[in-house]
Amino acid sequence: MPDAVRGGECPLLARVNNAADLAAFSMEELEALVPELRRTIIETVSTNGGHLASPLGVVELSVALCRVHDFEKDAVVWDVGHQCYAYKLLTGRRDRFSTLRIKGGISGYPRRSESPCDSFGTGHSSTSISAALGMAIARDRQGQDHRVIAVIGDGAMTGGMAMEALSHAGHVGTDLLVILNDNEMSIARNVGALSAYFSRLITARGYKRAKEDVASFVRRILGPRLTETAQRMERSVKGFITPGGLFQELGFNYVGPIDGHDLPALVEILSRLKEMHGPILLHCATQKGRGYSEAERDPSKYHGVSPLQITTTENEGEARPPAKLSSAPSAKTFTDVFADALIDAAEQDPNIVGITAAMPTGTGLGKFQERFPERFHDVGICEQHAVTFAAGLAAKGSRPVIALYSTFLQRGYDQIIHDVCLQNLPVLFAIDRAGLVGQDCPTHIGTFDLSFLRSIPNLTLLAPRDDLDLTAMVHWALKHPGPVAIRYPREKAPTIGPVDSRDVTRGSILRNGADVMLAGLGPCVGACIEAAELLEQDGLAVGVADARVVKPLDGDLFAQIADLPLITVEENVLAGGFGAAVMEYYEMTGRLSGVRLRRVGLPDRFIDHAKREEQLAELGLDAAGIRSAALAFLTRHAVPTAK
Ligand SMILES: Cc1ncc(C[n+]2csc(CCOP(=O)(O)OP(=O)(O)O)c2C)c(N)n1
Repeated sequence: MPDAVRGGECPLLARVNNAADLAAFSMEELEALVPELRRTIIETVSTNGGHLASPLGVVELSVALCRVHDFEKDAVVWDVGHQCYAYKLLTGRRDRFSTLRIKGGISGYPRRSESPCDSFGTGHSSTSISAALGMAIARDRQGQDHRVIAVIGDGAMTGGMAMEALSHAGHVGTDLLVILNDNEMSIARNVGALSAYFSRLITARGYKRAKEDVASFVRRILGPRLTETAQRMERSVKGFITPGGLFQELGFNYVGPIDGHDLPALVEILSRLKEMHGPILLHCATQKGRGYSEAERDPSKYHGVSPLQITTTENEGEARPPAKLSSAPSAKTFTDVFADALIDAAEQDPNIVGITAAMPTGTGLGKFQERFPERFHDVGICEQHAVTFAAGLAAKGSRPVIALYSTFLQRGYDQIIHDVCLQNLPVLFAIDRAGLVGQDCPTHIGTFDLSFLRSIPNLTLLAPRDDLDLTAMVHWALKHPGPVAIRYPREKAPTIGPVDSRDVTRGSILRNGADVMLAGLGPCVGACIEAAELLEQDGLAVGVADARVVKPLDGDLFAQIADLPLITVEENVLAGGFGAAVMEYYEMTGRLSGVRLRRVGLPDRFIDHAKREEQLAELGLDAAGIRSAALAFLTRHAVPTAK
């Protein structure tokens, strides 16, 4: 646990064992608590890695919410959830905060199993208003009267679900507070007309003016009349409401904008809003990265950071410049290889366009954007729209490439089936972070895509084992007349050896062995090669095959190795994955009863956060795990081993 949290350096935070303790704090003490929270967040993230700029932006808001509400009774849903660190520190998890994102420690996102104050688990964006509305209606049905709040960023507000929920909530009209945390940033700068509208709201009312409005509104209109009826108060609050805006039209009372770093104003206004009825939208202007100058300057870079990228602070949440990382030259990641191959292909084909759903940096498309700004589209956090938008582009002769993370592709499932594959349109899905993703799990795990994509007709589903393979696949896919998905992990890309780049839909046998064949998919091929070397030391002759394509499966390859004990290895859930495809192939070709097959992959449960290496080891997907699986399997099938 950092010393700061033990008490010496954070004396106020040390007094907060749960949010109820804030009731005893004066406003001055509450304000002094803010830098202690910031410092603790910075120190912890510098050790453990995690989100930084977003949590720093909502410290005052978290303090105000915890001061005004009792979240053992009231409910707050944090959209995406990556900003909830101060909230965790204030709601009974101070002592465990140093374990943030570590195996066995507390999660980097809200989690119902972690605390009664985490009313709803999040990780994917734009869900908060729907969930909060469901809770509000459940409350009404049970005749209860607690408050329900959704805190949603301006980035998350661009997601279609948020709009659907606003429309429903405005229609239902029940008590619900939506706090729009507007820092004008998604991970990168926020995009879209909606975001521009929020900015206009802020500039139209003027920051200073808004601040004065809040103070004078509270003092002038409500302060002296605290004893008046709630109905009267409601009318008074409406004097501060901006009439006629988008939210008003949707059935919300729009309040704001207010300065999301003005703690006294936040406390005042949240207290008043507690007495108001119906759907309310409180517009808070905040600064992403607040209190850490590097993150204020470049919030995108400090959205999420790895350990040691930052150094901690002496006081006031301000930090020294980042420490130098040890920078041994390393191989490119799969993401970089994809981006370079795409740019190369786009130099030759002017029809190629790149699409991201608010993740230009993470997906590598930022490089494409720099090279071809006019052929790049950031659609906001709108995966569904991204897929159908790509389908439209493809229908009229473009070659769209959507790069997104496996976990977020789940959002676009119907669109993949209905808009792309049904019409056999040539869209390339570049599926990054496929497989285990490490410390963001389980909301961010990318281990379902093989299962949910494999059943869709017309789709070719590929998994490269290395950099050469991924490059070949990108070039091949951009000439293929139908939809293609290429899935690759969050990892450095090895170079295993030359590949057949003319037809990437054929697997290959990389080494022969008479005792057992390990058939790997994507990055598991490398692990299979290592496992084969270990097994060789056990006295076994081990073959390795690179399956390369999951749909359509390379039947010739699996016919060729059908007589050997066969172990398939994949970073996907076993249900419906690559091994299941192999099993189905043998069943459909009448060979199943004669085949000795064992599938190694992920179990039927969600995987907890831990480092990726830790997850691979725990789940038996590293070389040692594959070796153990092979030995156990061969023992069962009575293949003699030397040791
Ligand atoms: C469906 C989905 N797509 C993409 C992401 C990746 N993502 C995480 S945070 C984020 C930006 C969120 O911006 P905003 O809601 O404004 O919050 P801020 O980080 O600015 O506080 C994105 C795109 C996600 N979590 N969920």
